Parts: sequence; C-alpha cells; structure tokens
Amino acid sequence: MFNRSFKCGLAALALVGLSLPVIAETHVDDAWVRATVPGQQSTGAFMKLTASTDSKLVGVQSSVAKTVQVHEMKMNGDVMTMGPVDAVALPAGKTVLLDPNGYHVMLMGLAQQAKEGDQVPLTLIVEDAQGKRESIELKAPVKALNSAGDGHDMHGHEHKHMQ
Ligand SMILES: [Cu+2]
Repeated sequence: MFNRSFKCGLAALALVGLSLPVIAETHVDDAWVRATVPGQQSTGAFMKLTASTDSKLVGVQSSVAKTVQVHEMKMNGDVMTMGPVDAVALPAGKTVLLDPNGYHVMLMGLAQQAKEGDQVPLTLIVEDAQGKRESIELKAPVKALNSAGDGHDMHGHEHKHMQ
C-alpha cells in the first residue's frame, strides 16, 4: 500500500517537473572553453545565450578559476582592449554570442591547465526584468587554442570526434 502510493507520488512529481510553466528561461548552446598551455593563468569561455524573456547575464562562477569575469572586447583607437562589464543584455528571443571578438567569460587564476577534452563547470547567473535570478549549471568542453583564431577551424568540425 505504502509502496504503491509512494511510486504514484514520484510519477506525479515527475509530471509536474516536466510541465512547470516556464516564466523565464535561458538556453545555452555551443559552450566551450579555450585550451591553455602549461603555466597559463587565464582563458576564455564562449557560448550562445538565448533568453525567453528580457534578461541579462549578471555573473559567472566556476570552481576551476579564482576569479570569473564577463569581459567585452573594444576597439580603443587602433588597439583592441578588453575589460569587465556589469552585465550582458539578453533581449527576449535573441541569441547573444559570447565569442573571442565580443563579450566573453574570462576565467582567471586557473587551478590547473585546461586541456582539450576536459569539461569545465560553469554557473551562469541570469537576472530577468523583475530582478529574479536563476543560475544555470553547465559543463563546457575545452577545445584547442586555434578553435576560433584560425578561420579553418571556425565551425569546429575538426573537433567533433571528442563527443
Ligand atoms: Cu577577457
């Protein structure tokens, strides 16, 4: 008797979990972290973010780095510079690219070398228009240094064997 109702309870819970009304949701696609060489202290994490409602990325955390910042690349005269930003706007339904030429996640003070094939845990903090925060946990695969720098590797097909 107990056993049966317990199972029913679990099934009901599972159903509720699947059909929860989605108020604000952010999808993360194609996340990756650039591989480092021995002794390198920092690297970048890149991904595509799509929020279902107007939101912003307000922070990122990772257990592999002492400090994680969201950076923006900017042309300062003729010089490309980068620096931390407070937030990255995620307009509803629009895919925002975090790539080596724009916004990116900077992992600083790495505990160890990021090697191709490793998985780097990341927690994204996304805030919706009402100020409600959600955290999104993901694991980003480490890809080779030239993944984005070399035009031939832009599409990443060369690394598909990893999966
Ligand atoms: Cu940076």
